[in-house]
Amino acid sequence: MGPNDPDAVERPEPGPEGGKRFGSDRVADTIRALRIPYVAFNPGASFRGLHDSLVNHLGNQDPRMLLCLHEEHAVALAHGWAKVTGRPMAAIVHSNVGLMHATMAIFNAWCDRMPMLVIGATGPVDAALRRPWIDWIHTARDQGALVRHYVKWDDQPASAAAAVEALLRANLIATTEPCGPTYINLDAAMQEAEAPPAPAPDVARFQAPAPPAPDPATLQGAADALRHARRPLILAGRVGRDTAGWDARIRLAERLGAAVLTDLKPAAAFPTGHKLLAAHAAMFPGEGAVAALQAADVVLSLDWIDLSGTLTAAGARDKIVIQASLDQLLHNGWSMDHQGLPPVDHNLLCAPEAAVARLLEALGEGTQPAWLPHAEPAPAPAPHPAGRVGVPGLAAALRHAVAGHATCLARAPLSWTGALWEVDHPLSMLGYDGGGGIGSGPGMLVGAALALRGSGRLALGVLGDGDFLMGCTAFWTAARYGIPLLAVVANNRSFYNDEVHQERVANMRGRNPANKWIGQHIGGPDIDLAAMARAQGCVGIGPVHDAAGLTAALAQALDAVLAGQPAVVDVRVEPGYGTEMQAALTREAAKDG
Ligand SMILES: Cc1ncc(C[n+]2csc(CCOP(=O)(O)OP(=O)(O)O)c2C)c(N)n1
Ligand SMILES: [Mg+2]
Repeated sequence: MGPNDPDAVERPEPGPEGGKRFGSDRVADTIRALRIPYVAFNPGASFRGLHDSLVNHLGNQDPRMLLCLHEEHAVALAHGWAKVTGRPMAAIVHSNVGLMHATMAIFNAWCDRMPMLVIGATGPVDAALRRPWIDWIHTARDQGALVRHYVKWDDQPASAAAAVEALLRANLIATTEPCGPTYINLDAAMQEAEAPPAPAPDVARFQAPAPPAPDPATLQGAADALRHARRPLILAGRVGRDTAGWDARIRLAERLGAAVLTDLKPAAAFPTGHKLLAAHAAMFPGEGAVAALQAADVVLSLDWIDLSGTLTAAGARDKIVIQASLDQLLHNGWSMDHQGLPPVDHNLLCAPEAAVARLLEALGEGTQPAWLPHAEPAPAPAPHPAGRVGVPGLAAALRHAVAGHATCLARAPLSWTGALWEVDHPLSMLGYDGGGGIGSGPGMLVGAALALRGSGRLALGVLGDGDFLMGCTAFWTAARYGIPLLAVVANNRSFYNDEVHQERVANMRGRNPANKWIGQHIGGPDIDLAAMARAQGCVGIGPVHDAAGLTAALAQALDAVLAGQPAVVDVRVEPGYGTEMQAALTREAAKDG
């Protein structure tokens, strides 16, 4: 089986020229004007007007349609795409039921602060135009209410002209930092009503403004605090993908001799090989990170996701804290994704890149020696005595298999730690899903791989088996449109995260922890994950049970990926989590602070 040629699939036949124009044609023209390259979707009659406009009015070109088997995947594709490009893609979902399927993925993108346009539709708002039964169950008085708490803005325009303006505003708001999804609900009757042709809007006049610069006096205070710091520490959190920002962060750390910590939740922020990195990245701060925070005197947060929780966990709330983040502009009262309220002495209210650039200017040339010794990389994992593979062994085998290629680890599972992967570029690693919604891994990997297609950087993902099984029909979209990627399933045949929780509860209650696997184990019948990949037109390899088999399987999979195909390798791994994750899952809520 060869890969599908993305330009050859789904080419519409030419139709008659001229003819009437409809509201949905104006919508499609605006999506094109906004240079949205792809719309991922699952079909539905509520947007049959827009679907026709994309196919027969625009010829399925700029944007291209990407059929997904589930709305959650459509949104996850847009999410993965945004994580690589920083730009929005569109996802179209059917009236209310499609949006209901999409909700978790929208929440993930919201928590991850990723831009995207979610376009929905509703049965005719005018009740006189509704077909019996189906149009009634698929019309809600306020459909946007389903997602309003975790999108930046939503609208239900009542005319073609209003729809054009709504799309421009949705794009403007989604791409203004802090970024996030926006939702436009298109009335079916509006889409299908005739609308005279109109010139496409001049989108250049509706672009997101440059992010704000920090207040000069506050910046001066922050620069002074850093200049006088003896043990400065940088928390490199949610930062952008550009290499200029990457280089500037390194320059600032070297200028200060600062210890640097990174996080596994957002994407790569600092090279693992740099001597100023104080500890490897983790989902929760581990021992090395805590020790560095305790020793530090001034902490600079570059939009660190849970600054308050991190300071509390380390007993470090008394440090001088500088915060470079716009995130508070997004916080609302519904979702607690804003985390705890951090104590901040110099609140720069700007994007991390703006803060780093201005701090470099204020501090001037020079370098300071490191105050903290470099965290030595973890030794290569020893092979399991019986040849069985653990997650560290899987990571080592994957690193070996792709050595010499530029790669992007678009997803790593909960059992991962930062010690397992080398990071030397903003696209080396994309972090996690934002909202902790399992099932997003496959779709986000496909979206990231789409963005990376043709870039020379291989899209890789290591997925939990639970994550794979909830979302694996997203891989069909990769096969359909010829999107190469390598997915390796760290298959412990369990929703293992929750085994750790059940063990904890049993221990707390003096009951038998040996029963932790009941209601968690995914076996008997055992699921053939590779067959699920093959059934969808992907290359599927496995199950692989030992280290020797893994090396051969990864080599075979890599050949397929280099030939343009999506490949899935099912690796049966020994259960187990990294020490930080294990400790965090069994820790009680912090009581200090
Ligand atoms: C949608 C959703 N359902 C349930 C959970 C609870 N949950 C958190 S981790 C996890 C297990 C994930 O299993 P897997 O991907 O195999 O990773 P493992 O823990 O086995 O490494 C579950 C069910 C969740 N976070 N999201
Ligand atoms: Mg699992």
